[in-house]
Amino acid sequence: MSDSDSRDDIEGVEPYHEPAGGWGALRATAKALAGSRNALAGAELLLKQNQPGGFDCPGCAWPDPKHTSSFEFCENGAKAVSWEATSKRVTPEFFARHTVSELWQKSDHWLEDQGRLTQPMAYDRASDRFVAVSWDEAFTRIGQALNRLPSPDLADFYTSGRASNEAAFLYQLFVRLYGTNNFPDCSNMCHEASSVGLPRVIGIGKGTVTIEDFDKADMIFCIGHNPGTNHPRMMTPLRDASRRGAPIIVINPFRERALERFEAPQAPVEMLTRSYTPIGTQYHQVKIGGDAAALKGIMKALLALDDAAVQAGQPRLLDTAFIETHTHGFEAFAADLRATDWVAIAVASGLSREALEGIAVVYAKAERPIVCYGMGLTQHRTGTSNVEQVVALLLMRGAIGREGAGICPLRGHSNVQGDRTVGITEKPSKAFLDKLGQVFGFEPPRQPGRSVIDTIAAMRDGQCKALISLGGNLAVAAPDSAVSFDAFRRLELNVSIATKLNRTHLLTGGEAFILPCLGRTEVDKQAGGQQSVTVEDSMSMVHASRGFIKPASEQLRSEPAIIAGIAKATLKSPAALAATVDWDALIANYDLIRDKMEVVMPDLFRAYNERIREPGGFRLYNSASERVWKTSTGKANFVPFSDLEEDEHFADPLVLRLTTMRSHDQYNTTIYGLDDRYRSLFGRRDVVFMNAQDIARAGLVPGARADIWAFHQPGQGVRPRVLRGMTVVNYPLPEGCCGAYYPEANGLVALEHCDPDSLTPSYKSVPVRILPADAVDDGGDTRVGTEGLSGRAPVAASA
Ligand SMILES: Nc1nc2c(c(=O)[nH]1)N[C@H]1C(S)=C(S)[C@@H](COP(=O)(O)OP(=O)(O)OC[C@H]3O[C@@H](n4cnc5c(=O)[nH]c(N)nc54)[C@H](O)[C@@H]3O)O[C@H]1N2
Ligand SMILES: Nc1nc2c(c(=O)[nH]1)N[C@H]1C(S)=C(S)[C@@H](COP(=O)(O)OP(=O)(O)OC[C@H]3O[C@@H](n4cnc5c(=O)[nH]c(N)nc54)[C@H](O)[C@@H]3O)O[C@H]1N2
Ligand SMILES: [Mo]
Repeated sequence: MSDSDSRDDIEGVEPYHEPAGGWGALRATAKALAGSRNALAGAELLLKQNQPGGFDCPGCAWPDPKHTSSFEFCENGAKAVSWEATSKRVTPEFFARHTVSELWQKSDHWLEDQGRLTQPMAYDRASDRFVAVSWDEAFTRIGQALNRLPSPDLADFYTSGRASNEAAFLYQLFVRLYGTNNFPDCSNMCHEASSVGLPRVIGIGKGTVTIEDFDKADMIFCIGHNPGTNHPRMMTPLRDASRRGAPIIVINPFRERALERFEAPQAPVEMLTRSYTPIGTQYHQVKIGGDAAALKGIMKALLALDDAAVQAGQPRLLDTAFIETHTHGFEAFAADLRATDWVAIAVASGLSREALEGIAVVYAKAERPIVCYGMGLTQHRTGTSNVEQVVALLLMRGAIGREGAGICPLRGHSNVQGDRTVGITEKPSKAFLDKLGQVFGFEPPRQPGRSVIDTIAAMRDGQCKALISLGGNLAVAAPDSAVSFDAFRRLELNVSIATKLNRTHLLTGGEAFILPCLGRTEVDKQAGGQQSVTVEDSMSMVHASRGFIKPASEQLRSEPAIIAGIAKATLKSPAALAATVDWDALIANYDLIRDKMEVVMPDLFRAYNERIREPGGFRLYNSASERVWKTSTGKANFVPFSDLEEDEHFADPLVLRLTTMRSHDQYNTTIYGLDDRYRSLFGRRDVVFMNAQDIARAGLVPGARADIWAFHQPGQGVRPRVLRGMTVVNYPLPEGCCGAYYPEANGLVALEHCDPDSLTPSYKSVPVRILPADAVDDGGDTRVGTEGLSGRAPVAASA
């Protein structure tokens, strides 16, 4: 690979030529297991991962194959599990040793690496420390703080997508009884563009394919997602598709190793002969933010091919019968494509007309195409439109609601999709609220609530005074770190239900509580015996998950039990007391929670408790898969994309598009280690990946230290946003594009820099200028507050 060969002598930058997977993955797994309680228990854990009767891996939302007898190998699943099953503990003695101000100075990696939380803790301002409290005291004080607020709309309730269906359902019930729909959730920063875009065009905010469709697909698009790292079990169907000759078209500014070549760790021949399977048959390095333009180009070329077929009296390449019967708006859509200039498409996408036509030629032959996409498509100002263009591409060939074909948004957290299904949304439907109120005997709040961006703005503006987080690390995951940290410091109450310590917990403006909970892998024993929870994967399969290892501490409680504890201590109004919720009974036996979900959502959860006991679970009804279009027109909609104009900032060749992404050694804000081996980087994350021409143009050289300045500065009175001291790494990116790691770079993303339709932060397309380090003196006033987080924290010393 020329990228790594041409690397200049920079500490931590070493060529890594191996295919993805392979022995490198086995070595990394062995290392991850060594960090769990003991290697044997670790190995045993992995055997129960994603197996019927076992636990659902907290790593990603990729589905389990239905008939798993064989062990599904996944390096990053192993990391996720051993990270939870660590033997390290964060005890009250730990908190006695460190003030909160001291802890704030530590890196994100260090904070989580201290181990599992063991006891409920409350912030003590006098000593600037967290001190142990009893569960009852914590619940009582939280209830009092919530009830002190003049209005329930002054409180927000965040959910990170690991929460089970049972926890999420109880949580939304509690919060609606309390009186608000303020449900910011991680999905707002992730697939919100899908949740808004897909319903508009196909009538449901979920993907339409099943895992079985992947076995039948004859072509796969991978747009803006990195499966070798973020959904590694997807490599098995991708490898199978490649081996049976199905073309795989990759659209991604980075050359991701697993999308180029993959060595299957379960395949003895590949492993022993050191051979591998090529994955992407065509790899197109689109310009950051150029996907909608690229899709337009492919569709324009497809129209031209269809015209030519008509001329030549050959079969049509558009599925005209489908378009006629099932869709709306095709004429105007096609007219827009015809009117769009190829030059504009090439400029915006960074891809040549020939390249895009080459994709169309392959696509025109596919009978069963699947389009997969991830954050590279959604986290843009045009995120929602991007999703609509993916759908249009499929509709042109009637490829939704057909076996082996369809759309596959790769969801993030393992149960982010399920949390939405069971009511974690700031915009609940009337039907859902009516039914919820009827089943539990209360009048739910009808006013739409806040999502992440609005919540942070409300905290900043004094409109949100209390935050409860069911998992996650919101302050760090959110954009605009300096703004968001300041906003959190204004809270009167900050409560985190968590497994591990993170920076959000340390934002202690007022009262703060850390409530330690059980993880997925642990036994959840309640009055009615050991409990299972349920989760929904990216493909709408709902199944049970049952932990089996001993909890990290006897004090831990399950998420449902903690929610019930807060609910009982908080809900004191006559109306809330009149509601018919027996919290103790629900917690004693989660079957009863599922029975309630079934009554509230009978169409989705018929015979819930019975069906989750079948191995592999069951699939939720998906209207678009059945070609039932619950849209405003009653059909699938074609929506033209007319926003190809360059953002004015980019007229300046020194302004680059910065994308922020995950390394191979991290889970969102959880940094397992400082390597990113597929990108040839070891022991550090404080880099900016740049194209050689852009490095020269900025007056830099590889290895130089540089500051990244955000070029857009919306927001009155906001300090300039800069990330200092990054090392320049030469990387074969399209010109005008650069990359840095999430979350270190979050301080560069203005809160307002988001998709106006879905409010998804535009984390993947930030206008920046890169200047030699300290070229601009800021008088010490421009720190975004995230430099320390990247750190070069010695991973070996703390492991
Ligand atoms: N091990 C591990 N697994 C995870 C996670 C994790 O952090 N670690 N996170 C989980 C979560 S919550 C999520 S949402 C998913 C995230 O999974 P992904 O969607 O794969 O997320 P990212 O790594 O942020 O970025 C994906 C890809 O987008 C590309 N990209 C960047 N900008 C653009 C662009 O403008 N256009 C195109 N076409 N591509 C672009 C990047 O090069 C990168 O390959 O993974 C989930 N699984
Ligand atoms: N710049 C930039 N920013 C991004 C992104 C990006 O690509 N670029 N991606 C965005 C995306 S896609 C997402 S989803 C968000 C992620 O945002 P979040 O979901 O808020 O963040 P995580 O890092 O996944 O949360 C980690 C914490 O979850 C807690 N935790 C782990 N397991 C459990 C559990 O079982 N129960 C409970 N209660 N807590 C648990 C631990 O305390 C851990 O510290 O970040 C977003 N931010
Ligand atoms: Mo995500």
